[in-house]
Amino acid sequence: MKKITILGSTGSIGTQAIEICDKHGLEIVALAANSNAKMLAEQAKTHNVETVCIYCEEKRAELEALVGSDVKVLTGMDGLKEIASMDGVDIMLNSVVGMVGLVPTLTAIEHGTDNALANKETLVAGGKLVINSAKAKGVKIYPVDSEHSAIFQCLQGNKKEQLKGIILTASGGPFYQKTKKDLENVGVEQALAHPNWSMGRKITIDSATLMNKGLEFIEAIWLFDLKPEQIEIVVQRESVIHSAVEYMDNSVIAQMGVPDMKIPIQYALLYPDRVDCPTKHLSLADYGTLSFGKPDYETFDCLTACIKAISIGGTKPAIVNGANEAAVAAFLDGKIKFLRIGELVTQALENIKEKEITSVQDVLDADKAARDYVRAKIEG
Ligand code: MN3
Repeated sequence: MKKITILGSTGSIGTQAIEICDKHGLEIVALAANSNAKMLAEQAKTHNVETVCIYCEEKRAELEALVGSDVKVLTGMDGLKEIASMDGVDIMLNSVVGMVGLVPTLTAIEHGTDNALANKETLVAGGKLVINSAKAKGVKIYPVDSEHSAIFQCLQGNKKEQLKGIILTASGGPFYQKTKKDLENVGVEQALAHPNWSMGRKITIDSATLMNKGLEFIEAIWLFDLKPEQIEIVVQRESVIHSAVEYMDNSVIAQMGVPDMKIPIQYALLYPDRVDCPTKHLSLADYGTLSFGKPDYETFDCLTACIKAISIGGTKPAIVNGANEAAVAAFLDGKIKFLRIGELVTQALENIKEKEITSVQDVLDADKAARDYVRAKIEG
């Protein structure tokens, strides 16, 4: 029986992963969540999990009372690291939100544990460290993000050195074909209304600004060892084609399916097996048409900032990511308008100097500098 640990178990990816584990008999040995003690305790009870971690320290007492004394309760980053370095674990699913995922991923790699990675910020900010240490340790990183899973699936059975490039698809989000003028006064509720995917709040805002596609652009570069010019972003409105790869012979191979994260989650957890998955069958005839378009790089300046950041390299991707995390939090709190997110990300990119990444500290410093910059701009 495959043993798994799940960081971010109460989120959208985490809960669907538990469903996959139940269906295919994976044994869950530890769970971690940010702050939802009630749901985490429920998950631990129904799955006889002996170790749980709640990231928010203030929730420790509540969680301890809910799970009882037989369950080991951890908190904070130390707790996540302890789970990431548990022995005898086949795979760790990292589906936490944001940069907080970086250190646990690196810890699991150091420990020789394979990763199913749903936490894209980890690769965006610390891609060089993650990929280098995974190579050095012979640890596998299985992408969970639907686009990267699609690319990973399309690479199976072909020669990586004969790859010409990839087509990274984007739904376009709730504001496709809108202009900056249209977006001046959009509120949180409108930005949270994604047409195809049901996800957490942070990633849904990122999908509305297209920051999400920018983060995925950077993520793809690290996962598949690509150059920026090898990636074409194409809007695929229905989210049926999850991405595609193009080989030297101009043959394009795409991966399709209904927009349901259980497919990529299951592929990452059960690779290379393809077995029954609790999702709908894809009927192309029911769709009738699939529509394509180009992204609007001017309106969606977060996307442009990400592409610039990875082209410059060093800590620039960590800077745009950190700035975005702070700006999105401020938007969700009602402190800034929607378009201000892109402005702040772009300003942070332009005004904070990058450096080479030689250690985790370099990444954490760049992240903090970007958050401080954004907070100062908002408050000042
Ligand atoms: Mn995605």
